[in-house]
Amino acid sequence: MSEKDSVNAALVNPEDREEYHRSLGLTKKIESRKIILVGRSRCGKTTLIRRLHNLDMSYHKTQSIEAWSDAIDTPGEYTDTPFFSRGAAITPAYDADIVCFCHDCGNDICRLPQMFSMSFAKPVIGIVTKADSDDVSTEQAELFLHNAGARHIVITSSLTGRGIEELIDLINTIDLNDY
Ligand SMILES: Nc1nc2c(ncn2[C@@H]2O[C@H](COP(=O)(O)OP(=O)(O)OP(=O)(O)O)[C@@H](O)[C@H]2O)c(=O)[nH]1
Ligand SMILES: [Mg+2]
Repeated sequence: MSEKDSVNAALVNPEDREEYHRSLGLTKKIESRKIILVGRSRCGKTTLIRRLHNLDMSYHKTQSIEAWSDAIDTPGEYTDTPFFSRGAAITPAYDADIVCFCHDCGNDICRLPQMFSMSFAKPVIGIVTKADSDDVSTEQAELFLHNAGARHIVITSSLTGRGIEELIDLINTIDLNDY
């Protein structure tokens, strides 16, 4: 197994790691804004939302659009399959203030179209997920998100809590008219 494969293997199923279930004790929360998370299946959208709400870290596959008071979660299949399903992510975004494109840094395949941000009249944040350690390269994920039109990029890990408070700060302060 190459070094990269072993780093990527560690990203696959963290549910049996004790640290994964430890509370991050977040004190910040999203204030009076709603985000929508869009990205490939298993990139970590639902886990991130559960982290943002200090919920338990059990696995929840997203079967259809799920609305929270401050977030809209979409099934990754809306991003994974072309054309119509990507349109399915655009419609619920009307109820959101900010669009978050997500991409996990162990994943070499991007399904976000170039400048997909142009489909939304909203600011678009790029969220790199699963950046659990400094060994993980985030450059490719950042490039994918940048090419999809994300103007601000945050590197996160729902496992360690990396970047999550920074993400909340960005969501709470981003200029909603700047897109
Ligand atoms: N190592 C690591 N694994 C993570 C992280 N976030 C999520 N995962 C794992 O990735 C898998 C998929 O996470 P989900 O949050 O369900 O992914 P999703 O994007 O909501 O997937 P869909 O609902 O299919 O669209 C689960 O096994 C999670 O435990 C993270 O920050 N680090
Ligand atoms: Mg999900």
